[in-house]
Amino acid sequence: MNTIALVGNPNSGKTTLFNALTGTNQHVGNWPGVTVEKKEGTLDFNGKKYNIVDLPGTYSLGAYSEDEVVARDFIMKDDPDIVINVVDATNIERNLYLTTQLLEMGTKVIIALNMMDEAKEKNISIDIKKLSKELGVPVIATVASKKNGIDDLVKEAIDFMGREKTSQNKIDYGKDIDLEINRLKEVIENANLNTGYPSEWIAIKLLEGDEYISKIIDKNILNIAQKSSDTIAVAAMEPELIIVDKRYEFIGNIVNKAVKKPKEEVITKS
Ligand code: GDP
Ligand code: K
Ligand code: MG
Repeated sequence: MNTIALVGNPNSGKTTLFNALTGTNQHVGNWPGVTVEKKEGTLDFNGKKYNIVDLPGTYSLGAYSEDEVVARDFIMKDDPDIVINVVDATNIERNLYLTTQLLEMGTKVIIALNMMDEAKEKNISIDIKKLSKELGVPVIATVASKKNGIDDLVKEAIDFMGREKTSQNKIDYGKDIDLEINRLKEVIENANLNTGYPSEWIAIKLLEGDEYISKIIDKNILNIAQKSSDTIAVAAMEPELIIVDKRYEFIGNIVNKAVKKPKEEVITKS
């Protein structure tokens, strides 16, 4: 059975979408080793069944909570056939932060741009084609609470499963960081670590000082990563700060092109 995983910020409408997809066909358990709730269900579509997994709601995919580690481990190690990233259209900048990290992971991802009713009410207009083009991933508008857009979303998700990944856009971290990412990536590849994580992703995480990855990685590589970090810090600033900045810069450029929010109203008296 193919697996579809749902990821998104808390309150983006993930569980509402999960319920719309699975109906009463669901069960709740726990992720092994942690107290985080695991929700799975079955979607019936065109005579086929699909396994749907509702991952814990997170703002990021770092190592700051069990929720984040559960979500990113599932995506990279259990390797779902497709990830649906639920994005709250009324809070798009903040929600896209998680999206940038899915792109970094090289995940096959499609966006459910949810809460489109509330966005409309708030006069936020989103050019979906442009958003999709700028991110390099399919974007489907949904109102999960009214079951709007769900069919289109499912069709796109299933269709995408059978297609090659399109050219997802990459975050440009600048040359100081890129140089060290590439160096580290090579060292990691040559070490044949068998971590289940992509080497480039590990390289980024090491430069970010990810505690979880630092614990499972070879001491030699950690030392090399520390030198890379120091080199970057001397040339520019702490790599962790640059990487976060660059993610927001990437988001800012996209939002500028694809999202129009109402200007603050100016009251004029005649
Ligand atoms: P989760 O934390 O991501 O699982 O979010 P929930 O599914 O629990 O949804 C949070 C709240 O938003 C609930 O009150 C839902 O009924 C509501 N909600 C979900 N989707 C939509 C939507 O598309 N439009 C509106 N207006 N509300 C929604
Ligand atoms: K709401
Ligand atoms: Mg939920």
